[in-house]
Formats: sequence, structure tokens, C-alpha cells
Amino acid sequence: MSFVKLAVQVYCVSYYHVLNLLLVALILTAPSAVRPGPVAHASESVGLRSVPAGSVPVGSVPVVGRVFFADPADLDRLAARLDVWHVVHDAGYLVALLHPDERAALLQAGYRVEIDEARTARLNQPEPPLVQQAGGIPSYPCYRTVEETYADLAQLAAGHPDLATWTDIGDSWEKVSGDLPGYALYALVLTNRARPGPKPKFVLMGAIHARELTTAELAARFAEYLVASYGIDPDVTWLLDDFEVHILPMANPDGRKRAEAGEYWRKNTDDDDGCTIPSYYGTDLNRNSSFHWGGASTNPCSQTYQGPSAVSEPETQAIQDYLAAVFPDQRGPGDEDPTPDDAMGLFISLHSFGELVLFPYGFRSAPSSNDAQLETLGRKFGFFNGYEVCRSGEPGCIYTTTGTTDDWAYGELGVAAYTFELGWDFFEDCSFFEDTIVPANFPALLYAIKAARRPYQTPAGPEALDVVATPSFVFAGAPVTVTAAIDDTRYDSHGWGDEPVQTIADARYTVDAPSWITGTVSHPTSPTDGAFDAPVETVQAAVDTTGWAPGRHILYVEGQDAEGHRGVPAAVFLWILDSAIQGTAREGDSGLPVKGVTVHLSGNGLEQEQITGPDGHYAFAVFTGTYTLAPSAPGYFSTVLTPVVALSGITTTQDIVLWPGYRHYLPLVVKAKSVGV
Ligand code: 0X9
Ligand code: ZN
Repeated sequence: MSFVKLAVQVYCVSYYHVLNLLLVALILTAPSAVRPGPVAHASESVGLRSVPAGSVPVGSVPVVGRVFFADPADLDRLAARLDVWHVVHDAGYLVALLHPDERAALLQAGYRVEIDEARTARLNQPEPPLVQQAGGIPSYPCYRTVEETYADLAQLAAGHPDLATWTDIGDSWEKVSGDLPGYALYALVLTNRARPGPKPKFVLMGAIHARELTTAELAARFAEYLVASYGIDPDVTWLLDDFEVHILPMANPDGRKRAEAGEYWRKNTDDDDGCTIPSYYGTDLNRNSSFHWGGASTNPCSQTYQGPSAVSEPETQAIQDYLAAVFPDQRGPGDEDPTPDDAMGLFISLHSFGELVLFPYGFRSAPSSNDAQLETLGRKFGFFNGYEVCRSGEPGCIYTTTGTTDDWAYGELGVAAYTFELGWDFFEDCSFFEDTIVPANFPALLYAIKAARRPYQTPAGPEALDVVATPSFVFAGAPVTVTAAIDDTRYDSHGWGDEPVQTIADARYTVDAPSWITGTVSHPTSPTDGAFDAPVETVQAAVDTTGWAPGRHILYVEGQDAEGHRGVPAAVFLWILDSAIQGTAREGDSGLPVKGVTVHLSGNGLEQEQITGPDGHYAFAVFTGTYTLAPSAPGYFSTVLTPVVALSGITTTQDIVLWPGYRHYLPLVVKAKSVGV
């Protein structure tokens, strides 16, 4: 059922109730009544038409409207009452879902209100028929449901017990309070459990606002990407070795279930706080956290209802408890106490929409004591995802808010905390999600893991990029050259000021552990152009592999700028070989060598391929372990040979026998037929 259908139903059943409740909340009993916007004479324009308030038939269905505000304080008052979707500061309006009575009240109070025709049409459009949709939310197959997301991530953990755990971290409101089954809230923890901690931690949370569909899916996809890339991508590999990534994909599953049915549901589904209209139940979980709680709506039907008390909701309790268990408290109790520069931990709450990277504080306009550092890391994120980067409470950024999760994580624990407002819609088109939101945000999230060790320090330093080892497969003792780019320019606030950029002053590399792990030796590199004198430099070093153990090694490169800021490292694999597998590919019936056979070798993280010459011979340098050989050639049945065992210092001979496929016999058959056999 579409939102509008539901909404209309509600209006038919209890229109007077709604009217009374909302009008009373909006105009009469609100602590500060709405004030006139910047337009002297209230008017409502629909397209090019403009008609005076009072004579406007506001209709009986909700619309998406542009409401023009007078100043930031006016915006904050409106944002505390309306279901604000987005703010366009340059043009001086907010976009909100307006019920007829809200629209009437705004016009009555002198506001200029315009209908957003495009969004209103989308709100009212019937859902397209589903054509063979196997899974996902109706009409949005790219967004998995709560059940599908939970099943897939539980399965991911079950399939990779060494890398992932799927943990129940608390209950939804329906599970705690109702006759309904409700849901557990879960966290997926990703880290190489064979490596001991403690490790720096990054927490990514999705879908605290139910209708923001892209958020849970981005979090789930990122988790899946990390697991799939472990052992294949060097950066993902060391990040899961040396960090913990905690993913809370669905922070509000009860509400999410309502959104999955087509409603523009934002809050949880708590129904016992005084709201008597089922489609308006719920507490806004992003107004319910305990840091500076109070200041959002006290109307239990409002989309920004703060709840009867701080942390009144089980979801908020579960989230706060979880964050407090993951992150130590690194900050004093005062609002102005700075988090120490060397504090660890990073938290991102995913929301939609508006393409913003927001950082605390949101509860007031004045900056926090870590404002410049939070801004620097924010500008890194802005470089990757292209979003505007600003302090939530700063006038012109969004609007002030109390009880948000990110304010709590920073304010209470000192964790570097961010809100990403993804994309441009709640029910975002799948193509925009797949083609734009995912590719723009994965690099930002990868950087977030790297920055989680020193979020207040390393973002000011240069990034290491494009680390290459040449060659990348060698026998111990053979020389290897490592090269990398060191880049101090990758910041973008998209309109909120420039980040100072420094000259690169140094770069070093380490082997098999990043520089901060005790006992790790750092080796120097030198600039390829002879001098460290620019904000982007290419560096190189000769790596002495004498005595290195066979197997896969990781080289980490890390840069430093002229002000002494060290940046985050990047890494590359380097393989030390001690064994070989060789043999000859022969035809099964004739025993003749076969030329042009593609022999694929895989195992122990190694992937190599060779094509045989006229003698049918192949040879791979490998290290001790078991491998799989997959030879294939046109005209022959492909085959798989496994396990092929390689022992240290010994060359294993594994010949390949290939049997001709049907095409080989085809000319004979045709010939036989043509002579009438
Ligand atoms: O209003 C909100 O909770 C967030 N916007 S949304 O459209 N996703 O609902 C913005 C919160 C901004 N404030 C902080 N992040 N502190
Ligand atoms: Zn949100």
C-alpha cells in the first residue's frame, strides 16, 4: 500500500482528530509558535499560479512542499515541528511533507509555501507492477528487506567464522513491548580474529531512520565487499587484520518494516506515548539519545518526537550500550572538554538525503573543541564522496538537532562522529544507488577505517596511494623496488572552506605490520625526482628480501608532511617463493604435447596463469602449500587438478592430460555421414 493510500485512509477515519492534534501542536501549544517567513503576504504557489492564503483549497492529501524560512532560528523552529526532508539554504526554503492542516497553518501564519510538483507526484504515484522481482523491497529490488539483510549477513558470518561475527545487541520496541514479534538489533563485527587486539574500531550504522532505504543496503554491501576482498585486495586485507569494523545495518527494524510496505516511515513504532493516530506513532530515534536530550518535538505524533525521556527507546539504549562497549570514554564531562589528539575510534551514522557530510555539534551552532580536526576528516570524506561538509549546527549547514546519535558518540565518548546524508531521496532509484551512491561512498568508508586509529591526527597528513612492488613474486634475496605516491591534496568541503595543504617531507615503509605496531622497523624511501618539495611526491625504495620467509608479505607505505602530520598508510602484497610446480600438457589419445593451453594456478592467495608453448611445457614459481591447476584449451575438455602439493625447495612435476572435446571429432563425423556410413 502506498503512503498516500494509507494517509488518505487515516484522514478519512479521523480527520478531525488529526486536524485538532496537529493544529494544536503546531500553533497553539507549541512553546514558540511558528513565525512568519520572509514573505510579507502569505501565498501559495502551485507551478506558476500564485493565490492568496485563505482562499487556497488545501485539499485532503499530503503534498511535498517548499516552505520559505526567515532565518536560521526560524528554520530550527520549523524543523522541530515539520517532517523536514531537506533544506536548500541558498534559496531559503526547506522541503517537507505537509499534511493539509499543516499547510493551512503555515499559510495562516504567513509562510510562503510552494508545492514541489515532482516530489508530490512521486508521493502519489502508484507503485509500478512488479516484474519477476525475486527479492528486495517491492519496486526496489536493490534494497534487501530486514529479513533478507539479516539472513545474508548471518550467512556471511557463518561462512567466514575467522573474519566475521553476527551478534544480537538488543531489541526493537515491538520485541520489548508488544504482542508483535519485533526484531533483534544486530552488529556484524569484521576482523581477522587470528590477530590479537586491541585494535582501533570503526562503527557504521544504517537505517536509524526507517525510510532512508539506501543506508542499510550501503552498510550491508560494504560488509560484503570487505569480506570478499580479504586476501585479494592488500588494503582491505591489512585493514581487517589490524582494525575492527562494526556494522549495525538496521538500527530501527520495526520502522523499517513499515517503510518496506511503502510508507514514508521515519521513527520507530512506539505507540504508547500519547499519539492516537497509528500512522503517526513512534519516537524519532535520532532525537532520543541522552547527550543534550530535550529540545526536539514533544508532540508524540510529530516526525521528530524526542520520546518521553532521554534513551526511552530500546533501540537507542541498544545503540548507546553498544557504542559505549566498543569505544572507551576519551573525553571529559564538559561540553567544551576536547578529546585528546591521539584518541581512537570513528563512528558514522548513515542517513538520507541531501549529499552532506555532517559533524558535531548539532545541538548548538558554536563549534566543539575538536571542530578543526572533525572538519579536516570531514573534508577527506568530501573528497571521496563529493558531498558538502559542514558542522550540523552551523547556520546554513542543515538545522540544529538534539539527541542525535553522532552528538552522543562525540559528546559522551569523544569519538570522531559523522552523519552522511546519502543521495537525493528516501526511496532512491536503484540505478542511482548502484551507479552513484555505492561507488562514491565505498572509498570514503575505506578511508574511515584507516582514519579510525587517529581520527584527530592522520587526516591532516598525506595519504599514501598506488603502492606497487616490482616484481611482486620473488625468491628470497632477490631485489624488489617499492614505489608509491604521497599526496597531501585530497580534501574537498564543496563550498565550506579549504584545507591547508603542505609539502611532503618524508615517507617510510614497513613490512608485515603498520608502523604503530610495537617492534615494527621503519625503512626510509626517497623522492623519485630527488627532492621532497611538493604536496604530491612519488617515492621509492629498494627492498632487501634476504632471509624473508616464503609466503605472502605486506609492504606498508606511510607519508609525512612538512608540519609533521603523518598520514594513513596504503599497502601492497609481495610474495616470497621457495618452490615450483612444472609439467607438460599432452593430448590424451596421441600423447603429443599441446601448444596454447591456458594453465591457471590458484591457492594460498596466489593466482597465476601461463600459456604453453610448442613443447606443451609450463612452470610456476610458488611457495610451500597446496594448489589447484585448471588447464583449458580450445577443442579439449577442460579439467581441474587438485590438490597439487608444492614442498619447500623442491620442484613438483605435474603433467596434464587433455582429452579432445566433441569439436575434435566433428569433422570425422561429418565426413563419415557424407560418404554414407
Ligand atoms: O534530522 C535528522 O535527524 C537528520 N536528517 S534526516 O533527513 N536524515 O532526518 C540530520 C541530523 C543532523 N544533525 C546531526 N547529525 N547531529
Ligand atoms: Zn535520517
